[in-house]
Amino acid sequence: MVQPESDLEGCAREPIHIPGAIQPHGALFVLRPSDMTVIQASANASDLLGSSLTLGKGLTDLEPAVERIRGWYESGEPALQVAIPDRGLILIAHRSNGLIIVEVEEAEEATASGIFSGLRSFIERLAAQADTPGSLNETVRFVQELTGFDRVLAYRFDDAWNGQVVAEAGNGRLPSYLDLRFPASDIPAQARALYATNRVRLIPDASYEPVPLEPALNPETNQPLDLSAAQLRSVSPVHLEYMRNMGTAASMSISIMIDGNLWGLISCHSARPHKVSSTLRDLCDFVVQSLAMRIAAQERAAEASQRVDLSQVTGRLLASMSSRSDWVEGLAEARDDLLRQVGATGAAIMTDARCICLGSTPAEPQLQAIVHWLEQRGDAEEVFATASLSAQLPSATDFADTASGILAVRLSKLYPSWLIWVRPEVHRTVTWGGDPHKHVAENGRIHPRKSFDAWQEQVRLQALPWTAAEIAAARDLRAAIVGIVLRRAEELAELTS
Ligand code: BLA
Repeated sequence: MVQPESDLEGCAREPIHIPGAIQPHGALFVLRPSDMTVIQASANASDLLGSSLTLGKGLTDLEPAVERIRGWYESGEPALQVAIPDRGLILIAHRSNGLIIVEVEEAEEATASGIFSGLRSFIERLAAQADTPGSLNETVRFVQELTGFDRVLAYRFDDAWNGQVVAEAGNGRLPSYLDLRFPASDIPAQARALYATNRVRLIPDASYEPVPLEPALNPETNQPLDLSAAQLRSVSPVHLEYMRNMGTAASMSISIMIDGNLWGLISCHSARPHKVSSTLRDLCDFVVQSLAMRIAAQERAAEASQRVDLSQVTGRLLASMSSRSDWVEGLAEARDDLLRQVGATGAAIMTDARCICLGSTPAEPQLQAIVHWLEQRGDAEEVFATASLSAQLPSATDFADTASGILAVRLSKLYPSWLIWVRPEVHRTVTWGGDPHKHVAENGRIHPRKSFDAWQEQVRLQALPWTAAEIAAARDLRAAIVGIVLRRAEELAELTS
């Protein structure tokens, strides 16, 4: 798979939470809570607020709004929205290091009734979906309808933070990205961390001029203002270049959070600049978090049902081992169930001086080499699983056709005794959104790739990954074997005493 080149690590060091500027589709000012004085503001603040805002003074003519902000600050509530209908504005306030950051945007006319009926039928359709792909398809369709973006994608991260487009809704104005993969470095680590807490970001026009904050350092803290939770935060220039290279003038992305982890994004694009009101952004967040709850429930149900199926297999294996005086023979006799236990194509029971191979496995000396390597690792874990053994044990390349993936359980702490399941290499072609290695370093700065055209890569030396339910089943079978071995030892001790 794609390894981020070392200069890409610089991307993850860019302090994107303190850009010292905002995007121009709104304004921002900072209040000192003790006296509600404006101590810092974006250079365009007076465009929206006129003479109501003067640096070093309180806000004039906006007393009711200031009172609400003061009350909210003392209440400890997380965030506040205050509408100022006579000026067609909306204020959005949040706390940052003991200060109050207020963002100002133009309010769009409310269309609450139409939105509500659309939302109700979306929730009904979502609840009727049997699986995650169905839920993702409904969501991208509804977000596209709500926001009018040209293309709305559901983007799912893998274990290495690469991602794949798994659902798409669009109007044909932008090319399809369905099924394409994108490398982890397209969304660096600090951006992913930020997106886990601030779930929605909008870039209405990737060619915008950033609006600086004045003064540049916050006078209260003498530090750059932390804009992590702000909606108008000016974004990384590398990413703006990325968007332009992609042919997208506007983007909005919404984090899909599952069990506290960033599972994926709903990513929206338009070929031309495109704005979405703060009400609609909140609604999209609600829609996407409803999706997240649905996916969490669907994934839990799928895993639970796989676990039930596999525990029945464990039960049959236990019965077979118990019916023989030698548990190894009992296990070997139930060959099909032993393979089915974790969905393997081969298995080897390596105990004492014995090596019993079932199904398709590497030759015995190669299995011995695997056991030797497992013992050398000195890992205290009882279960070891990998889909690509050769990435850790280079000699495994020689027998990738039988054992690219292994799932191994340690049966004894005292002797090198292991049960090892194997899976063969699966040749796959994956299609990336542009050659992921094609970053350009110019003038000491990294630039995103220029082309996002489909680019194919052959994946070698990889087996299908072991699922959480299969790994749990391996653990259960190990516990059953250890139980039988102990019971036999006790019976033997009783007989001889
Ligand atoms: C941010 N990169 C992002 C974001 C997305 C992507 C969604 C969040 C901002 C947004 O919503 O537009 C990437 N967008 C994608 C991908 C798809 C998509 C993968 O639609 C797939 C369909 N980017 C690079 C390189 C660097 C980089 C080489 O390609 C680093 C040098 C950085 N991307 C980068 C940074 C951010 C980012 C720093 C954060 C922008 C910010 O929030 O300030």
